[in-house]
Amino acid sequence: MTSAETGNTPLIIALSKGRIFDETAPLLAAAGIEPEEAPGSSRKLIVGTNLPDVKLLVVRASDVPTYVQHGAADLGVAGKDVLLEHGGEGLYEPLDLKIAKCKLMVAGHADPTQAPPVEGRMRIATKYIHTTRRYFAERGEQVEVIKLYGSMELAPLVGLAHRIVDVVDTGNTLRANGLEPQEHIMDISSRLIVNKASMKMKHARIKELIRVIGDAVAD
Ligand code: PRT
Ligand code: MG
Repeated sequence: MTSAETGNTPLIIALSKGRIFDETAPLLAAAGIEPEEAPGSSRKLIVGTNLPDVKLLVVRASDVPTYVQHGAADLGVAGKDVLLEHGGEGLYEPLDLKIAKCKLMVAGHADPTQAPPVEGRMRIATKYIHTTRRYFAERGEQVEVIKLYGSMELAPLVGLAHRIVDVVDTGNTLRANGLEPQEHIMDISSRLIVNKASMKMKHARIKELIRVIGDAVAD
């Protein structure tokens, strides 16, 4: 460790509240990092920890890679679904944290007689437009991709799209809307990401954090 890299090198970690924070907290605890409060329990967007030099930024799940890419945070925790859409520029992805697991799926009407007829190209509604385009292109299927920001399940019900691409955990949300998972695109889990410049400038500190968190990851 160089003199510029002592224990008080500040470290900023970006993550989202909800399932990612809840499942990251035990991994942070293993690294001796205890947030002063749970993100979401107040309106604070910068949350201190028991370590004076470690702070958490509470951001939207899909914004985590952007904060880390631009160095506003040194580290972050983001779903592979979000990372694939972001593209990963300026980021290292050293650890699969094996948390917030789900599957990226193509889903459609469970009862095919309810499905709108496909005239011309099939329309797919999703917030994962890049991953969706790539998936269908690799299969040689011409589809029209419609960008949505949430509640994808509604799109096939009102004829906006024939099918959707979304992450699925229990499948309850699909079922509650008369949809079913139809094609498995990939398994998803959350990853630790690191800003490339931070990895150089704060190398000893971040390397040690990766080691300790890596040891704490469940097999
Ligand atoms: O909520 P916001 O719009 O801010 O962003 P977000 O929805 O992306 O954030 P968040 O916290 O909900 O998800 C963060 C990450 O958790 C995602 O990027 C995924 O990598 C991962 N993850 C794991 C999930 C789920 N499981 C999941 N079930 N993300 C979303 N869901 C949704 C799913 O799409 C469905 O609408 O939760 C709903 C319930 O799922 P079922 O299948 O159990 O009914
Ligand atoms: Mg959500």
